[in-house]
This record gives sequence, structure tokens and C-alpha cells, in this order.
Amino acid sequence: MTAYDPDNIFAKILRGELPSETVYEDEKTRVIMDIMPRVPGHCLVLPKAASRNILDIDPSDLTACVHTVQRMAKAVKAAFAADGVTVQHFVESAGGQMVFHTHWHVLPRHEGVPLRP
Ligand code: DGP
Repeated sequence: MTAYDPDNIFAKILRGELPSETVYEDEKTRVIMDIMPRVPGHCLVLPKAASRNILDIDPSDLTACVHTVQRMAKAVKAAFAADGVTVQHFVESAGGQMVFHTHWHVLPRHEGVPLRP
């Protein structure tokens, strides 16, 4: 697998070198709003530690991310009065990944409302 690039956009956000709208943070994870939301409330769960995706993330960071994904799924479902939630994780460019710092998309969903492209 390609090496982790410490100058990827999310690494810069986590270091405070680029701005972001942070909506949740704990010891191991941070949640920011997606800059190109596919629905209102579209947020991204990031581990604070460096990894590219689920293939190389440390197991304790993965556990922390899963807990934060669950927390955010409940939060966006309640906050946006959603009918459901979509959780997405893209792995490498062939899998749709564009930013190579591990992240999960959490999107509140309403019946019959498609995601914006
Ligand atoms: P992907 O790697 O395919 O899971 O998509 C990356 C997502 O990150 C995409 O939905 C857009 C979002 N994104 C890209 N650049 C920035 C940024 O600078 N700030 C924030 N908050 N989100 C970004």
C-alpha cells in the first residue's frame, strides 16, 4: 500500500493548519462537517492518528472510530429528524477514496431523498 502522506488535507486539518467545522472531538477521534455535503448534516469521522484507511488503521483507533460513528449516526438521525443513516468508507482510489486519511462519512437520510452527486 502507498505510504501515508502527512500533508493530506485531513492531516492538515487535524494539526490546525487548515480550518474545519468540528462538531465532536474526543481523545482519539474528531468529527468535521464535509465541505461538499451530499445531504445537510453530512459529517466525517476521523481518527486523530495517522492511517490511510481501514486496511492500515491501528485496531484501537478503529474501535474508537466505530464508537464515534455510532454516536454520530444517532446524533444526525435525531438532529435532522432522519428516517435512516448512510455510513460510507471508501478504500483507495479504486474504491472511491479521494482523501488518504482514514474517515467515515455519516449522512442523515430521508425516505425518497437521493444523495446529491
Ligand atoms: P472520500 O475520500 O472519497 O471519502 O471523500 C473525501 C471527502 O472529504 C469528500 O466528501 C469531500 C471532503 N473534503 C475534501 N476536502 C475537504 C476539506 O478541506 N474540508 C472538509 N471538511 N471536507 C473536505
